[in-house]
Order: sequence, then structure tokens, then C-alpha cells
Amino acid sequence: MIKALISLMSYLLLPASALELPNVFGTPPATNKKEWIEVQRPKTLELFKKHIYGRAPIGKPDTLSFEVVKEDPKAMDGAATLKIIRISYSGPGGESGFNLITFIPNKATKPAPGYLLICNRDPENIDPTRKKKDDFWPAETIVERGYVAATFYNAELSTDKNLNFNNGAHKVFDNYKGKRPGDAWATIAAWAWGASRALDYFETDPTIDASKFAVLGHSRGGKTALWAGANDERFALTISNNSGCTGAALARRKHGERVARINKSFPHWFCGNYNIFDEKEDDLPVDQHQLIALMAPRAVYVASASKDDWADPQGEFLAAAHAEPVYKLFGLKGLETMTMPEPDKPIHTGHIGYHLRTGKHDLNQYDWEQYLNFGDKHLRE
Ligand code: GTR
Repeated sequence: MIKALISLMSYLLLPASALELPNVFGTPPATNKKEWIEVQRPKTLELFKKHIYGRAPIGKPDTLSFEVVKEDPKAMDGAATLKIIRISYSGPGGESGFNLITFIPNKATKPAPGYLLICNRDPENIDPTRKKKDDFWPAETIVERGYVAATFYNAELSTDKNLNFNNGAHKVFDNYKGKRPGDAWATIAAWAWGASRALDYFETDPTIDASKFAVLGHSRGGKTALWAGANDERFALTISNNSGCTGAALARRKHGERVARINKSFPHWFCGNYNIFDEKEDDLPVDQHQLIALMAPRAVYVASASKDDWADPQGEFLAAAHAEPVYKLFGLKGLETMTMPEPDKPIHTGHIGYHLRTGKHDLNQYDWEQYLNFGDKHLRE
């Protein structure tokens, strides 16, 4: 207890690091759990909305509806029940929707926990017929381990192109008078919004335990998973796979992809205000360790790949490490080290998980194995 107090005091008194990161407890720094939950957590989330990811105009719409459009109780040679759910919504700009693909393990004796993958690759990577199987979404393995394997294709919420927000959830809900506000949501926020709508469905399905669900994504999908987990506290575990710039990587490291570059290459991912920080990372009112801290006290996992310098593995690791003080406020362990582990030596001892996989920018079987192992600790009673 005294040891924990001393280490907490040292975090409060010492600068976050040589990088001069903003204080993970906010400004003025929260000094206890109550101040964090009631004051600095909401303030931190608001800073990310206003300056980086934008503000979604709506949460769960009254018009939200679910229809099971396909059901196969003997999918995967009888191991799973496949349900494809059409999630529909409408608003001032008309109606839209997306398909949620869900394999529920048949061997489950109670509502099953699960993993929701935000798919940013072509739909053939998440083939519900399972004729095509890919390590990107090893649905059979997930089901075999007793979890629901769920996914949706991000572009059904908002196309991953700079189309002036003329489709999907943007077309339905964007109702701005005149110029688009600088803090209006963009595609990453729309994809994250979709993940929450999927969770709305899980809450209605008696074979699924929505309170034990992980949200995960790779690369731009990983940025999205972090934003979904930060906004929606119903997600029990948030997993960022190789999310890089404006995902888990610290902006102030200015290593690999930087803010100006990402805003230029992908002007539709973040809100207009984010352009203010092109070449000015030090002016950002937050850094990405604070995004990870928003998950506390829920579990979070950050993973990097050794040959993924563009995503700055060191910056991803450090953001996870610097989120730890907030977990300590809840009496929970984080990574408990500021030294990056060797490749393929995952850290799974606390509520923050991390691994550096040998290899390139990708989401593969090795990564999934680690997520399932970490889930065994955090998604079961
Ligand atoms: C890259 C981009 C990254 C990452 C990646 C991806 O081109 O620079 O930020 O998100 O795309 O999503 O695959």
C-alpha cells in the first residue's frame, strides 16, 4: 500500500518523461479516482473530440433496428451459429446501415464473451461463408477458444475515401448549417460509432455476453478501436494492433508517420481542427498515452511489429507505459516497466497488455493468440 502510494506520488511530482508529455492525469492533475472519473476523464475525452477525432452528432439513434438476415446454426462444421445482422438507422439525411457478421460458439453453456474486429481490409478477409480464410480474422480459432467472432466492414459506415462525407452515417446524420465545423466527426469516428452500434445489438442477443466484449482493429482499424473504447465504456477490452500515428503512437515522438503527413494522405480520417497541429505536435493539448488512459479501469492492449517503423513501435509502447498511473488510481497494474520488451515476449501481467511481434505491419495468427490469451484473463469471470 505504502509502496503504491510512493510510486503514485512520484508520478504526480515528476515530469511524465524526457519527452515532456502532457500530464496523464489532466490539468490540473486528478489526484484520486473520484477526480479522475468526474472531472479529468471527461475533460480529456473532450480534448480528443475537439482537436483530433471530432464529435459524433448522435449516440444510439432511436431509429436503430436489427434484423437477422441470415442464420446458420451449423456453421463451421457445427461449431458455431452464424448470424448476419443488418443494423439499420435513419436520420435527417435518409437511411443507411451495415452488416454485422457474428459466429457464436455452439459449445457455450452461457452467454459467450467475444471479439469485435473493425475490418479495414476488403470484405473477402471476413468471408462469412468461410470459403476464404485469412489470418487477419481467424474466426474458427476464436470460436474454438469459446468466444464470439464478430466483425463488420468499416466502409459500410463511411467510405475510406475523401468524398466530403457524402455517404453512410455522415449522409444520414450530418446536418451542419453552412461550413462543416472544425470539430465535426470524420470517418474514424464514424467507424467507431459503428462498433458501438454492433455492441447495441450484442446487448439484445441472449446467447452473447455484451459486458465481456473486446473491440479491436489493425492500423487505421486500430486507431478506430482505441477511439471506440475511449468513447464507449461498455467495451471490456480495447485492442490496438499496429495502430501507429494518431492511434497508440505518441505524437510528440515525431517518429515515422507524423500529423502533417497523415492529415495530407488521409484528410477524411480526423476532424478539421487536427490540421492546426501539422508540424506542431508539441502544441497538441493531449498525447496518445492519455487516449489509452481513458480505457481505465477496463483492460487495454497495444501491439507493435518489429519491422513497422512507420507506426513507431517505441512510441506505441511508451504510450501504453505512460497510461499506467491512471490504472494505479484504480489499484490496477499496467505494464510495470518503461523498457520495451524483446520481440515475441508479451507482457500480460496487468490490465495493460503489450507485445512486439517479429515481422511486418499486419494482424496475424500470432497477434490473435496473444489477444485470446489476454482475453482469458479479462473477459471471463
Ligand atoms: C497507412 C497509414 C497508417 C495506417 C495504415 C493502414 O498508409 O499511413 O496510418 O493506418 O495506412 O491503415 O493500413
